[in-house]
Amino acid sequence: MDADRERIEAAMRAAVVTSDPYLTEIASHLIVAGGKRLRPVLAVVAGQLSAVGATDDVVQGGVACELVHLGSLYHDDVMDEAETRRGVETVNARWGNLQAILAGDFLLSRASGIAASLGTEVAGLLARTIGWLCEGQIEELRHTYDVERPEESYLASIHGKTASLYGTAARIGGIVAGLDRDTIDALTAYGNAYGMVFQVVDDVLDLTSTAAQLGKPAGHDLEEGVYTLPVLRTLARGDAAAADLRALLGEPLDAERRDLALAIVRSGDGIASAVETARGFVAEAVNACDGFGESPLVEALREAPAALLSTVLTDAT
Ligand code: GRG
Repeated sequence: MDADRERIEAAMRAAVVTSDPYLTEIASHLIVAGGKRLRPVLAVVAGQLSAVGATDDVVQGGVACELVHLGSLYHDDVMDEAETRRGVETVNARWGNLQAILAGDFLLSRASGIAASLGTEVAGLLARTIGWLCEGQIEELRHTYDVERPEESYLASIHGKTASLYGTAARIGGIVAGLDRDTIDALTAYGNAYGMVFQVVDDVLDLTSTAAQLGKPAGHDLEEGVYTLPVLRTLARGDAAAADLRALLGEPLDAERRDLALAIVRSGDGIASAVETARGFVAEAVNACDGFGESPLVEALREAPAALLSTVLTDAT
């Protein structure tokens, strides 16, 4: 995998080079800053399940997905007025909102060009996935500061904004490597379920971590009016704690009220209940591996979602 990671890195950097050094620098900013490259890794693993392995086209398919991810981060940081990401200044903080929007568009353009070079099925799928990201984000926006946000809204939003791109990365890897349709569908189900675990874990960490671990104060989502699964589960209890939380939420919070809201969510069973839901997605991902045969690679695929969830497990969960 180390050699494949190097291929991914080289392909990522090459994908954003233009004749304009200014645009190249802006478009490269978050690539140089790091990132886990989970989407290309998933595409490469899908390719490795095939007879042809992780060809250059499989790597390119994963890179197209990672460029969509990056483009969405550029735009997300503008919307959130975020100042740091991956331990460096955001593009909007360093160059300005207009540059960040345009460079984000440019990343989507390069992703689309790569996808088109891999065939119409891949191009169509990536285009639909960009739409799913926007739908997921709009669903979140529609319910900001909404204490009545239905749980279905949360699940649909994280499916669109996060899980769908993992599903698509795995699917594109499978398509480009020429795997059979059943395996391609199982890879898609695996990626989607893994992505759901990823986002629930990310949302739990926002509530349970320390500011030092997060690099920003805990409870950022609460402050921004984004009520995630543990919060919705706490509100749904209908007990005194739910009433206290409801009285605090529904509007922007100062640091003191945010910490009060955090304490209520942490002391109830909303977090454990959200972790339980994530366990269901872990099981979905593991079940999706049933037709992949037995190998160390498939074993690693089976173990990855539970390993992700273990980062938020405590004695209470
Ligand atoms: C322009 C494609 C496009 C979309 C517009 C802004 C937006 C709609 C969607 C963004 C949604 C969003 C920010 C989803 C969360 C993405 C996510 C899971 C981020 C964390 O990913 P990691 O941990 O990050 O893989 P690294 O830094 O490792 O890449």
